[in-house]
Amino acid sequence: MIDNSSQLKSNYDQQGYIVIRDYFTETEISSLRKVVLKFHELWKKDNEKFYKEEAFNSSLITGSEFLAFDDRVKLFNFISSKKIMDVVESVIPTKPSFMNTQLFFNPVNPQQKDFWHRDCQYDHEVEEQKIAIQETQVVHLRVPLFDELGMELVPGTHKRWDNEEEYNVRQEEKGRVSSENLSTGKEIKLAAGDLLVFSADMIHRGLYGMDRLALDILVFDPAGDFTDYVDDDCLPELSMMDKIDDPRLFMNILDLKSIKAVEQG
Ligand SMILES: O=C(O)CCC(=O)C(=O)O
Repeated sequence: MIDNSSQLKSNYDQQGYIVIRDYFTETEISSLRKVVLKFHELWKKDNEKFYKEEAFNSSLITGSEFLAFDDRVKLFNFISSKKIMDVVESVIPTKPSFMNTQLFFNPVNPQQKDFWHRDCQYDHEVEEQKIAIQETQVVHLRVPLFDELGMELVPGTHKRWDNEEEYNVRQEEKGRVSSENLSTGKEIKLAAGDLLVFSADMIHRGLYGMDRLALDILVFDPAGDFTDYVDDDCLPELSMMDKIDDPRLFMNILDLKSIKAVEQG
């Protein structure tokens, strides 16, 4: 475990995020960057119109559509490496499960503005969002592959509901728009090698600019039912398992999926 694991946990519980500076070596980042850039170039070609018109992220980086066996194994080994697992287990101590990966980049259209949101607002109406922030736990681990402006977060909103300004801006009510500044926002600039861990349901926005390309690893606490959100194709194939040093993060989601399959008959 990392030395200050209980400190990390208490920071995360209080603020909804933690930043670990210079966590990864240059070698770790450059080998990850190589695989991710391969994905990104192929993805952009395949999604040309979407990329040019509106995209600011892609997902399913570990899937089989763009990367071959060895590159996928490299990604799975990074995602479940000791450095990542130490942090994941600090914030989700019991059976943390892999959910997905996303890659964040700058939109091509310079008019497109970064915007405040909670991830749960895309699945839930307002009253359900209030329950989601109390009861479920999805965590993003952001690994910037280049220095970037980073993220802006509203500390503490992983556990508390919006104040009026936050609500009106995030939900675009009363003439406000989600790209306005929030007085409670805190900017976290990031450099390649840093790790930012944050709650998906806190109020946050990515800051567009510089050469940003950030890999987000999403994990969840199985106390929340997110199994159906996980695409089978982004999980390791059976033949990859013995090439992954510590496959627990993936075994946990595969176990949840088997239980679900039995329950559903
Ligand atoms: O970086 C971005 O553009 C947005 C990031 C975000 O919303 C997320 O990671 O959930």
